[in-house]
Amino acid sequence: MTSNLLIDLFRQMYRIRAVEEAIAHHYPEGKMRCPVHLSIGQESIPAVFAQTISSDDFAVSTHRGHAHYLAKGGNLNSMIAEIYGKSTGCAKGKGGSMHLIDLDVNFMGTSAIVGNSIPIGVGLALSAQLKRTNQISCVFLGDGATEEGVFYESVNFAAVRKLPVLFICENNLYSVYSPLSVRQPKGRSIAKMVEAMGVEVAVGDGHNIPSTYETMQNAIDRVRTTGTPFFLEFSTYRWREHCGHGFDNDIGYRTQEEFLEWQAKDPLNNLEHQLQESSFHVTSALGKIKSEIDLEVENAFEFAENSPFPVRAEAYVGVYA
Ligand SMILES: Cc1ncc(C[n+]2csc(CCOP(=O)(O)OP(=O)(O)O)c2C)c(N)n1
Ligand SMILES: [Mg+2]
Repeated sequence: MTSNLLIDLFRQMYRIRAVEEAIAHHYPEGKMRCPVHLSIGQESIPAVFAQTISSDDFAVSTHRGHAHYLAKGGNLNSMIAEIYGKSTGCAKGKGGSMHLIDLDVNFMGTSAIVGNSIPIGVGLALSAQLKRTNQISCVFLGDGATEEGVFYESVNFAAVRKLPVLFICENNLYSVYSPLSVRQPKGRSIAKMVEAMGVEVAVGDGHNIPSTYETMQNAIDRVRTTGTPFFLEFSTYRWREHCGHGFDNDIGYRTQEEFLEWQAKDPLNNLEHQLQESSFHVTSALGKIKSEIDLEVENAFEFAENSPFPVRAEAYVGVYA
């Protein structure tokens, strides 16, 4: 990988992390009145996605969707304003953190209902196929969403109709506080199960940036050239509590040791060290990137704070009406 590409990936990851760290920092102020599901620790997958996807392609995501929205090019000010419930938010302040959308960049929505956005993503792929647009549709989902019936219906439909869908499963081992070991039979591979449904699959270590990049790029190329679905499963780990700004390693569903083991693999930190070792010039470039992003994030929070709340008359008006 060229050092320019690695720097771009660093920029993407740092930006996503900085936004979510700022959310965590401001959350206790009580001004963000919606639940937040942070994906700190999981940034490498959306960062790679940002560098490999085309702006015309569609994407949908889940309750843990900030990173995917940003990676697809979603407007940062509108996302923070949405979390603050302001009228300048991407869903006019009516949806909050779990209802992100930016039609300007074909980020078509996120949902609080686990599995709910999967058939929407498949439907978008059907529309692209019918209109022969050569777009692909990317569906972000968690490991828990593969336990929803609608996941199987959607994968089956995509396989039968040969739809250009890229499923990107971020397997962070948990659904809320339940590890995979109490939810699925021992030894099952989610990707193998999907493969058995007639869909091409690949599995990757979400902490290995070069291989994640290659795997993602290859899958996107395959979907675009064949027009058929592809399922990616990346291992990753969420650092913060399932829902909220804090940490929850003390409540008994996972150990501090396990958390520290995964945290040591931090793709952002590791990439930064790798780049810093390469040259003094790169080190100063990273410093500049960080301060630019820090300022951008600060401005987004200021924008959200200074924006008005929606007026009562807009309560029943559609977001895109
Ligand atoms: C249909 C449905 N069932 C249960 C829930 C409660 N719930 C919210 S998030 C979540 C966990 C989903 O786990 P996963 O898909 O692995 O995503 P992660 O939170 O790990 O990113 C659950 C069960 C819900 N929102 N919707
Ligand atoms: Mg999960």
